[in-house]
Amino acid sequence: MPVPGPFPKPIHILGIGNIGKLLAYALKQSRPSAPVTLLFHRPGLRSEWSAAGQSITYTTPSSPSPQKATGFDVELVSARSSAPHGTLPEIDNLIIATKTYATAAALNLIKPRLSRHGTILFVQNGWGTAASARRSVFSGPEWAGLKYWSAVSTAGVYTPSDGAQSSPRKGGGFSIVHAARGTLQLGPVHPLCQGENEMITRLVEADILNARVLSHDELQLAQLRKLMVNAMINPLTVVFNCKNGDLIEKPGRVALMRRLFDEAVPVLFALVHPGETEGLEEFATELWEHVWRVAHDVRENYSSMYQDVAAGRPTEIDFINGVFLREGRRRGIETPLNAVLVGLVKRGERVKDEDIE
Ligand code: KPL
Repeated sequence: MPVPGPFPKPIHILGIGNIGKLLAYALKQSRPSAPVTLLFHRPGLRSEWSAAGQSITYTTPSSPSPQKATGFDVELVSARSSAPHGTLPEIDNLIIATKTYATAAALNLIKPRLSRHGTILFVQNGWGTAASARRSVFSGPEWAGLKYWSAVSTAGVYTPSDGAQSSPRKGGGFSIVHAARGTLQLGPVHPLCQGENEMITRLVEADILNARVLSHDELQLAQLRKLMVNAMINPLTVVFNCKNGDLIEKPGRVALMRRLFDEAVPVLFALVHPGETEGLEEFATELWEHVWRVAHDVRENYSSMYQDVAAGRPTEIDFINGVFLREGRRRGIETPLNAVLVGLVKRGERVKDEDIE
């Protein structure tokens, strides 16, 4: 891919959670002079940003001395924002890193400023978000030139508590712990969106993201594999109230994870290979190894769902295990254990190890 020219257009980031902060930090660290704009969706973030010294602080478990990135532009995009859209520059490069359930509202807010030929990159958990945004927010013919990319991140990132590094902090803050390096796989949502792209090039250049570009088909497979990872780890960390790594150390929890997996895998297979009946066993073996490997890699992290519950936010359970319930129902595949888990997470119920032995 060619190196972009000396005056790259700003990359705007909407959704300044852990992944949003990681991307912002990585972009600035890799090219300090290239513009990155943080889009704040609530006015309170401005004072939090000032309190943080207008910088993002980054640590990893192996080098705990904090690094800082500065030089960001910030803009308020809340519905009550005072600046009329016409006075603000058009957005060509947009990263959406909001929670899955907030995507359509976030895009509607920013839509008047989006360039009709711009690129949106979705960096979120769950499945089908970009396609649904396209249907619900950008259905008009005037948006036919918009390019959609998605990213699958396996980085483990959390916001540290004020004192200790050992548990995630409730609420905001502009500090992150990059607990597991992971990878960032980027790909076009539609084969026609493939091709050179300045925003994607800058992300690939940013070393700490470990990013690479996939084809459209590879992206779809990566998204579904990540869906399985999230469905096996995130809700279990909530009901057992634990770190990711605490799931794979207890045989009872591993056995439960495996039962959830066995129930979900035929649904995933049907999504990846519609109409095929051969090959499910090999698919399941390879996928279970993948889930296990990622769980091991991100063992030092708190899952995003754990962090959502700790911060009193809604969870993404409907876009993760909920996908297996919906897609399973459409295909006559039953997923009762996943349904129980969805119910437990929604009701905020915890499970003790004795309950599953
Ligand atoms: O994506 C994640 C998440 O927490 O949502 C994993 C990979 C499980 C890292 O914690």
